[in-house]
Amino acid sequence: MYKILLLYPSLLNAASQETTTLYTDIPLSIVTLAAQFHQSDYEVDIVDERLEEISASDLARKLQNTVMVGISAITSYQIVNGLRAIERIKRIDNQIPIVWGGWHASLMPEETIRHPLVDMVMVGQGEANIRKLADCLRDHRALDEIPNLLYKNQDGTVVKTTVQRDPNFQMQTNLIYGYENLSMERYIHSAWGNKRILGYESSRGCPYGCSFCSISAVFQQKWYGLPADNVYRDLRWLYDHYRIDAVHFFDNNFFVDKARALTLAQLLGDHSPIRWDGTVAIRQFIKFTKQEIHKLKAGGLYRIIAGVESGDEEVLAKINKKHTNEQVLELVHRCREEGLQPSLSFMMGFPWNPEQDTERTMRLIEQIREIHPGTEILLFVFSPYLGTPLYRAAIEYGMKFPTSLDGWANFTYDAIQTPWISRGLARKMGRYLQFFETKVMPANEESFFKRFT
Ligand code: B12
Ligand code: SF4
Repeated sequence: MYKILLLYPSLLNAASQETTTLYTDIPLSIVTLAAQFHQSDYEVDIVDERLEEISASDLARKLQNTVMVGISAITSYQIVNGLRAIERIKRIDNQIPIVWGGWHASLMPEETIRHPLVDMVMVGQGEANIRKLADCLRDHRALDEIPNLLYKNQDGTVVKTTVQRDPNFQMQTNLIYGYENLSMERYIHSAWGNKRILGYESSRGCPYGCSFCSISAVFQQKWYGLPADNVYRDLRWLYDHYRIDAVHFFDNNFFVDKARALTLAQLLGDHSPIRWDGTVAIRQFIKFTKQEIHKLKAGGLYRIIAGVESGDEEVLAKINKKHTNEQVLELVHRCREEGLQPSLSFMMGFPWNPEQDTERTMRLIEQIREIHPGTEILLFVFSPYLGTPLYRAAIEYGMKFPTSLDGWANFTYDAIQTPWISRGLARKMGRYLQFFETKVMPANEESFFKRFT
């Protein structure tokens, strides 16, 4: 048996001595990769650093017979923690190839491979090529036929293979096999009135083009979904194996194919034992008929998640959001009437007249709360994400970004770093964040989820 070690680094900022991890949903990136080794001559070991510390002796044991270590990181402290993990691995065995993947590496591949600790970078959707890479490494074959790979030759020169922008990408139908590699109880929570809710991904991408969003930038406004019967089969499997009572879809836009959602609801039956929620764009939801909403509800839908972003319609136009405040309020009204819980997210601090934008956003939130006091409000500070049109705009507005992986390791999107926010506004925004508790992190995960129970 050959071994693959997949590591999901901690999201904590160790330098500021943060000690509690809040986000501990299932690490779908590496679960998806693990599923590609189902029924093979590989044994996959997953280390989720958010939930476990691994001793040097355990690490050394895990590394025996290992053909490859994979590290998954989004732009966050996962980078610095991932680099630290590589240092530990290389101290034990510096011959094991280490491949770095995930959002940050996919958006900044050249910068990432330049780091002395990174041997290889796999760009994009890893499930397409991870198995081929492992086979080549196991058999000591050349890597140049594996697409979307950057690697270092023995003399340290970087080779970049053909870049395929996943024109024929399809979601794999084997995701749940990856769940078998985990201690699942750690990822089952109680929240939003559910006792045992678990994460799952039924689609990827989004056809819309919001200018702050990495999803539309990376997936080029394409959407890929698993068929309804496949999703149904998996949910039943999760229900039978882990006694879940709800699923949280980590999809970017669950409702792109409305017929698929309706078929899933129908398959789950009129008294679905599994409740579920889904992301939706406001302009999509307001087109749903009463009858369709009833069918979705009967089949388990209880909550919808939508990005409002701003209450300033001038800003909405600039970020290409394509909805109006009136439509937002209509959505809230309909959710109240139909007994659905809306979960709405907002951002403050876009570069255009941020004082006015923040004020208008607060006004809209007040109106929403009057209509439906149970609406969940998630408030964030705008941060320009890599690869998006607003990232380029932010540079024009004077924002400076890191230029190396080490630099990114100390950069976090969840802090106010944008130069157009005055101190006064930053203080005001801080108070709003505190009020809506988006940034006041409770002492532990249990109390975090209790907020939604
Ligand atoms: C879930 C999630 C989170 C979770 C983390 C994951 C978890 N399970 O706990 C939490 C809540 C922590 C989170 C937080 C944040 N997130 Co987030 N999150 C997501 C989300 C919605 C889904 C991720 C996911 O599971 N996808 C499904 C898996 C299968 O896809 P994947 O992760 O992309 O993995 C694939 C490839 O990337 C690749 N791959 C990944 N890892 C590896 C490793 C190897 C070795 C290989 C070969 C390939 C590979 O292969 C995988 C399979 O195809 C994504 C959007 C998205 N669709 O991905 C945003 C996303 C990743 N988040 C994003 C951001 C910006 C954030 C925040 C910074 C937001 C904020 N302002 O606070 C914070 C960071 C907080 C912090 N403290 O640092 C951005 C990332 C942009 C970037 N440049 O990194 C995304 C893309 C959303 C967006 N709006 O653009 N997030
Ligand atoms: S609707 Fe959501 S996922 Fe789609 S582009 Fe806009 S922000 Fe991104």
